[in-house]
Amino acid sequence: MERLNNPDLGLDLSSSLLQQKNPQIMGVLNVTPDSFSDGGHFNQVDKAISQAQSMIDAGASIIDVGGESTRPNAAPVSVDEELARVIPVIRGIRENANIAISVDTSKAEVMQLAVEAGANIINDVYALRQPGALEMAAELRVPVCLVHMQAKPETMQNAPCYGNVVDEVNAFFMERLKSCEKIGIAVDSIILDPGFGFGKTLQHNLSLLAHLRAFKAHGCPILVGLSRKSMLGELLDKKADGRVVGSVTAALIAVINGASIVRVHDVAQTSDAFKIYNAVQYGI
Ligand code: 7PJ
Repeated sequence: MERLNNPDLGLDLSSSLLQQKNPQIMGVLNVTPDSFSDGGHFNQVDKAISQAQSMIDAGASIIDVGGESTRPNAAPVSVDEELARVIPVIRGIRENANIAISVDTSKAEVMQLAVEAGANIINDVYALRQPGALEMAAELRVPVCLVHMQAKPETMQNAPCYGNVVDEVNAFFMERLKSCEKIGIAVDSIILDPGFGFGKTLQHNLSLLAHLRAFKAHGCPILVGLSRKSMLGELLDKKADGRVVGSVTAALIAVINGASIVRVHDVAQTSDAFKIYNAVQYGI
């Protein structure tokens, strides 16, 4: 398949990004109707594009564009609806900026059209287990983030259960890596994510964060999404907008424990924390 709009971007940009030693910031850009409070569609697209630019200015090196809410109990979204939400935004960001763009989707068709519109990373909370997704990712030849999830978003928080959560997530990664290898997805284009909050209790999430380094055995970069999640709300007894310091703290702990990429809402604050970390770790 030809990459139509961005022949000079794609794999080069996103795979060099995977080799960075400094922690990278992925800024969350939700393009679901509930994430915008005002009127018309064009207005929403413009707003999303300028929000992406603000996150780039604040230190994000990846923008994660998502049109399907994967929160617990979220209603499924049709392919057409998801495409209508994400494609204009991806195209708009790509026109303005030479930046890595990931598309947060599980649907093969959305992956294909998103990459054609300028996305160069697939971020899939189903880890390429939905129909056609594995084959599509192999064909598109862009890096893929495989996320661990127990059950499905509709039911995942109904009594999640593990023997040893770290071992079970690792076994899942092993199985998914095998499927990827079999179909021809290069291991050096895979990012692994233990999926905080995706079918996990607070204790499961804390164990995963404490033992993140165990996932480095596969040789892939580790991505984590902890930003504003309910595990932080449980610890702090605060609503989403009061979880900024908790989110930055969790992101920094993740990096110290081996994460290479953090998916965050509060890019500027996370970037400040990482500047301190980088100075201590690598010098100024
Ligand atoms: C994650 C994600 C995550 C990756 C969401 C939310 C829920 N993608 N998409 N990792 N979470 N890779 O942001 O609260 O943890 S949506």
